[in-house]
Amino acid sequence: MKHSDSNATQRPLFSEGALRHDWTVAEVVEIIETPLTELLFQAQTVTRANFPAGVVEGAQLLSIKTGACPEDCAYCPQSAHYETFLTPEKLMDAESILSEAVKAKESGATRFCMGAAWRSPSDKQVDAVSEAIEGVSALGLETCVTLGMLSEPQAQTLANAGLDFYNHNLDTSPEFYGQIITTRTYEDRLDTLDACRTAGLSLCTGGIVGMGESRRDRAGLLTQLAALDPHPESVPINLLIKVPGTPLHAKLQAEPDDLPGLELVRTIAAARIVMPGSVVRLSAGREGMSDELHALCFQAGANSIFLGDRLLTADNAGEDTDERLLNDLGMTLADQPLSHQARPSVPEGASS
Ligand code: SAM
Ligand code: DTB
Ligand code: SF4
Repeated sequence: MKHSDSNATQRPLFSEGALRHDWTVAEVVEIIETPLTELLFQAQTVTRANFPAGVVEGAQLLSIKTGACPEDCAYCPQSAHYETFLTPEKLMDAESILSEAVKAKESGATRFCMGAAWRSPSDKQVDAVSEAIEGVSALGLETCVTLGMLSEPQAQTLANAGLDFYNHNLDTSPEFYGQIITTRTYEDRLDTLDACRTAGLSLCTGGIVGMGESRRDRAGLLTQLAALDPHPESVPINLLIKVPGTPLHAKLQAEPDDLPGLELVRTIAAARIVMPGSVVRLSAGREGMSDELHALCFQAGANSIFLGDRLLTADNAGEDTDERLLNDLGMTLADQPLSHQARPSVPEGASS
């Protein structure tokens, strides 16, 4: 066990007053490795400077086209390359999507995210989704869709329909990426994010932890995300859900490598610190997570969760569980999307 070093001087975690896009992987590793109570203090200070305290945004997911995806993402139950429990379903019509959005709003969600298992949609599919976006937007919900790779005109069509966010994850570091997906490159993903930015959409992009990647890979992902200028307005951090039939389920059954809860907390804190004004979403993998781990993730700066008992195809914590959780933690659901309230700033005195 180590003794404290009272003469140790702490290096600043970040330069005061400036949003940075030039983080190095080594710096982000250093942030992740900061003594935990200090890391949580820094992350919570940044959170308070940018967002209301004690509040978490509620989002609802809906899979609008399920399964039979030609991509080979090793974590995903929707890939046609793997045999999972899923029954593929074709694109839902706009009316059915809208009725799910109405239910989501009634349960307290302020954001509605629609996901389709496509490699890249056709223009006709983009038009069909645009009709749904117009309806969901008219309900006063923030809208997000994730449809795979997009061209710039397609991104523009979605923006014209009133879409707020496009979700397209980088998933992991450039170095680890090839072990997870072979049918789409890292560069392809960055190109889609670029097309969305050009169309004036806000970006929702993050990744997955717990796939057997290293701490350096987690830092590498955050470094890539923070290099985007402006920072993505929304950063989902998913904890891998090991779905039977997927390659990652098989690999992690053979060589168990569960991510310690505190490593998830450290990753979230580092995301908060390097992207102070972004909504950081504690996304997939909350089912079965303890109250204590949830509390630490919120302390680390996570300020959005998916509500309801279903994500896209996998189970989620569920309404009753979340209501009790937030009650016990003394937290409330935000009454409007947090991206409306963000004031990206780095607080004076949060380093040192
Ligand atoms: N097909 C689109 C795409 O990938 O571009 C959108 C849908 S895809 C399901 C959205 C994201 O969900 C993925 O990028 C991944 O980060 C996350 N995801 C999928 N399966 C997951 C799993 N088993 N555990 C955790 N996150 C997962
Ligand atoms: C994101 O990063 N996480 C959400 C959302 N974007 C679309 C999806 C999580 C999916 C979890 C597995 C499933 O439900 O199939
Ligand atoms: Fe397809 Fe998206 Fe799943 Fe990859 S993550 S297999 S692109 S649905």
